[in-house]
Formats: sequence, C-alpha cells, structure tokens
Amino acid sequence: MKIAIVCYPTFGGSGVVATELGLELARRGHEIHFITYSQPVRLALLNANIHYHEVHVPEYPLFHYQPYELALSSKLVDMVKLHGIELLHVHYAIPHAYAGYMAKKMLKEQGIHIPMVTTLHGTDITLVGKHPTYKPAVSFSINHSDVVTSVSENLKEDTYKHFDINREITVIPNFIEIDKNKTDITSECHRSMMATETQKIITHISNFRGVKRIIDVVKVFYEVQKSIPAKLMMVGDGPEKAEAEDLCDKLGIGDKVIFFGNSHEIDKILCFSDLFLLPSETESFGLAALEAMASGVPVISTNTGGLPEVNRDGVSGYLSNVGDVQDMAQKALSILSDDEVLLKFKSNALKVAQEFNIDKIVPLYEQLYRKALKKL
Ligand code: GMT
Repeated sequence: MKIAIVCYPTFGGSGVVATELGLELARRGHEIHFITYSQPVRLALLNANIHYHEVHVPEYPLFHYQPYELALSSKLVDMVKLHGIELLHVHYAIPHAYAGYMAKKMLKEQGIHIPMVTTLHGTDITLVGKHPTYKPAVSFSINHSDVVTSVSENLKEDTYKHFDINREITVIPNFIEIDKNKTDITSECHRSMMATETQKIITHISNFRGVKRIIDVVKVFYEVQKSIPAKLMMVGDGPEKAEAEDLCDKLGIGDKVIFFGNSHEIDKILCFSDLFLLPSETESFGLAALEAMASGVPVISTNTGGLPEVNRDGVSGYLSNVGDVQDMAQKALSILSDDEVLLKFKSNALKVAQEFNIDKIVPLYEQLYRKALKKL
C-alpha cells in the first residue's frame, strides 16, 4: 500500500509511534510518505520505501497566526496526486485529522477517493482537545475519519465520555521493537560510567511538561536515596526542568542527579537503569514506561489513564495514586533494596513488554488499512 503518515515530528510519544510504524511498514514492503513540518527525530534512515515531504508555511505579516492546517491540507492533496498515495494515516485529531478531512474533500472534487485513519494519542483528547476552543473541531474530525484508533482502552473510554462520537474506535496499543537478543537483563551496559557499584540507578524520561509531574520524580528520589545509595538520571527537556534543578539544589542532592537534556541514546541510558519513574498526572498509554520495560527496567508509575494497561501492579513494577510520593518511594525501595527482588521485577518487565512487540501490533494496523480501503 502507499500510505501517507502525518504526525508531530518531535520527541513526543505520538511522533515516535508514528515514525516507528512507518519504518516497520516500509520494511514490510509498503511505500510510506511522511508529511510533516520537519523530519521526524527518529527518522534517521530514508530508503526506497520511505519518503519525507516537508510542509512549508510561508511567513506572511498579515497573519497573526500562520495557517499550518491550510499548508498541510494543500501538501496532502499535492502528494496524494503526485505519488498515487492510497491512504492517509494521521496521528492526532487536531490539527491533523482536521487538515486530512479538508484534503479528502478537495481530492473528492477531483474524483480521487482516499480513506483517512485517525489515531488518537491522548493530548488531543484528555488535555488540549476537550477545551471548549477545540472540542467541536475534535468531535468533527473524529466523526469524519473513516477509521479511528486509540492507543489504550482508557483513551477510548475518555473519548466517548468527553465527545459526541458516532464512530467505532478500535484500540491498537502502542508497540516496541524488542531486541531479539535481549535476554540478559543483568548486563553491565557501562553503568560504571554513571554510578558506583553499590548505587542503584533510577531514571525518568519525558518532555518535562507539567503533566509529567517531574517534581514528584525528584521528591521520590530524595526519599529513596535516604535509605540506599542511588543516582537519578533525568532525560529530556521542557518547561518544568529549571524548577526540578532548583529543587535538587535545595534538597542537597545535586551531585546525585544528572540532567541529560534530550537524548538520542535512550537505549544506552535504559540499559544501565534499575528503575523507571513515571508519576504523571495522566498518560493515555505511557510509551516511556513501555520503552523502559522493554529494556528490562521495572516501572513505578501512577495508576491513571492507560498506565495500568502497560505497567502491571506488582509484576512489572508498581502503581500509586497521583502525587503519593511516599507510596512511590516505599515501593521503589521494596524493589531496589533486595537484588533478588530487583532481578525478578526486571525479568517480569521484559516479559510484559513482549506482549507489545512490534510484530504483534503492526499487522493490526495493516488489517485496518485494508478494511478502510475496502469501505470506499
Ligand atoms: O505526553 C507526551 O509525552 C507526548 C504525547 C504526544 O502526544 O506525543 O504523548 C501521548 O502519546 C503517547 C503515544 O501514544 C502516549 O504514550 C502518551 O501517554 C501520551 N501522553 C499523554 O497522554 C499525556
């Protein structure tokens, strides 16, 4: 199939999922066209089956806001015609499904019928999308998609709860490519560069937005390091970073915390990690948790949104209520204080992650694409 993928090309989870999906579909022989405003961060390798088309938005001083959706829908029309693209897969209702709908309409007028698959990732529903400013446009975009998917059962329920939806929503969870050789969860992974032999390594990766509650990460770590030698790896960048750095200084733990900024070496960092913290206010899925688990790193997360569908309480890690720093610290200690327990959780985390292996999930998208094409 010839498929256009529209996504946010940034470090965010939806962009990562869309990019990995496109790469895997290309490996399976499909022709993939990424249509975004910059090259997706994980799209390192262009090949015969992968094409990237940049959406340019010309700056014009008359416009207070430059009309990206217009530029995107025009680009979609042009690329569909030029490359004979058969299907649009847009990630995020706003603005991508909205722009995709306009492209579909324009193409229809020219006698070209093309289905649109929309994948909901969370922020477009639980955070930004349900704001009254966007709500009607989000409902409209979902209801006018040919196929709608969501990355968790919880996100599907939330979508039906908050919007007036007359479409079936199919849950296709996010996925991960697990290294086939990854059976050795005790490997050294150059951890000696980061910590002493006795120190346990705790990691957090996110875009440091308010919803990630990274202050709770610091507070949990503060409690843990009172009882056991430990280091904290903070990976990512975003609006809450400065406050977290200040708090580390105030608590006198600055020498035990490393702020990496955005990194392309997530695998290496996870390889030497013993525990992953994800205390988010909400997560439709929690791809970062799955990435950790796939590296054999147990997860302490909150019990909100789709997180319980990924992180299994008492198996791959533990779940706590949002903001319950003491509970998270206690659970972290229960895993980290005993090497045998830690090993058990590491191996469980990897096992649970295998349920989300790429070769189980991507065929579900292929089936839906075929269904969408048949519907035309
Ligand atoms: O919250 C983020 O880190 C970014 C955001 C995005 O839109 O890229 O992530 C959302 O989509 C991811 C991929 O499906 C999910 O794993 C995240 O849980 C979800 N974030 C939220 O729901 C807050």
